[in-house]
Amino acid sequence: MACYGRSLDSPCTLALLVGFQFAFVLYFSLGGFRGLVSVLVHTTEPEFDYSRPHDVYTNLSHLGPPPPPPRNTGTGPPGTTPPLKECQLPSPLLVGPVSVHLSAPLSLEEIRRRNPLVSPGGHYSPPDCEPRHHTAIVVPYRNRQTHLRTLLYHLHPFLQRQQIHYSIYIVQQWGNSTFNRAKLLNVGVREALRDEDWGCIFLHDVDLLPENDHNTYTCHKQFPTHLSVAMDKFRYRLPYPQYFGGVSAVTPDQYMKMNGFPNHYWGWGGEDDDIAARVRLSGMKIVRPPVAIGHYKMIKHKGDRGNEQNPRRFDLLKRTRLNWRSDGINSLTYDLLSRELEPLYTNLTVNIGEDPHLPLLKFPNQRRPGRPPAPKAATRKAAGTPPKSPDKPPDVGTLAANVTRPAEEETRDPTHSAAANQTTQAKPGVIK
Ligand code: UD2
Ligand code: MN
Repeated sequence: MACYGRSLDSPCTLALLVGFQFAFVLYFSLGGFRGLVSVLVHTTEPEFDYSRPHDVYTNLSHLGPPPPPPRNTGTGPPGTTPPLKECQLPSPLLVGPVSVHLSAPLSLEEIRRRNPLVSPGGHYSPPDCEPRHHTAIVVPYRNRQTHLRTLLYHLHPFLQRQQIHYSIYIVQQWGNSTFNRAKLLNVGVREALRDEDWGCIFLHDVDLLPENDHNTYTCHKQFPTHLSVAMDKFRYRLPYPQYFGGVSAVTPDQYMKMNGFPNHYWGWGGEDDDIAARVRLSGMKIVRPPVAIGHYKMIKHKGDRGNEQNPRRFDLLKRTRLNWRSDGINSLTYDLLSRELEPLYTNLTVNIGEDPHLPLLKFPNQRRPGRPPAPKAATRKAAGTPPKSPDKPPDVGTLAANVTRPAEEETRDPTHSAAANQTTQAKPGVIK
């Protein structure tokens, strides 16, 4: 008020200018908007020293069954073992950051030897306490043998330290048609729930390795969780706010509420954004662990043949709002070819059908057990897969007005026929 109406060279104006300059310098020296927010809003982010990770097998030698109770103590009928105490929260075995070994994974046999308490099917329950959490880990899979071994080597000790009851399900797409991650996840959820009444289901890429065991593989009671919030490939930041790819988790109730996942995303991309949109459309929201905890390393890889970018993903995403109630777990069809309890995982080999956008009968060597071989057909030459970066999806809300356009007649993408002959599957159930 005192400055009102005065000229530019007054001391008051000068003070204002100096003040602005000072604020400007402070803003940038704090690292812009993010820095300012973290100073003004006192965050309680935990801190971890990732420069000194522990070996991922640390503390596992402590695990084992409790000593047998002394005989005839008079505390119960003879021959009965007293119930186990509930596992402590948080698990006393946790160590924080763990190292990730990406080169030359051990053989499955060696990994099994390192995890003697894991039973067939990749099943584990803490031997010395009653677990509070029951989690199925579902991994969509085809032809990533080295990644699978790396994941199993890493995830088994990681989860055992969390003292949860878990099983690992590898859902292997049979055949050479275009890969369909979301549909495989639907199959995995349904098959896992046939086995046990899991309280939580993790949807886990085969090439992602958690770096901090405080990132517990458990579910939020109300809302779906996205866990891989800080990946090395995105310089340990969330690439965009709605991002839901990599590793996420739902309870069976949350999963049913959002009608599961879409079945029509053949090829790379879009399905994770569709799932994120379903969360919102079904009245839920995504919750996440703090960035300091949700650290993951992704094994570097090229795009797979048979999983080329899906050119229809943006069109599909525009229709999520219309389609999510009719396309999902309630419309899922598949043919389970085999279910095997391997020492470190349950292997589900599944025929999820053909990508409808591919010409039929183009896989000369594909054969289903018990069925005649497919007739011979010409194969086309594989084209390279373009490098992938996460898509920032169009906003489902704003695009909803746009969805009245009927589906265009899709032009055939010759790169999509590249899958022919690329996938070697000697027999279902054998992971090559
Ligand atoms: C990103 C997302 C992923 C998914 C995908 C788009 C991250 C860390 N992950 O992964 O969740 O949304 O984009 O579809 O951002 N797979 C096979 N065999 C194949 C092809 C895929 O096993 O031939 C499985 C495997 O579990 C893999 C996952 O599908 O981790 C995702 O495929 P990707 O790793 O090729 O795609 P990426 O890393 O871009
Ligand atoms: Mn990947």
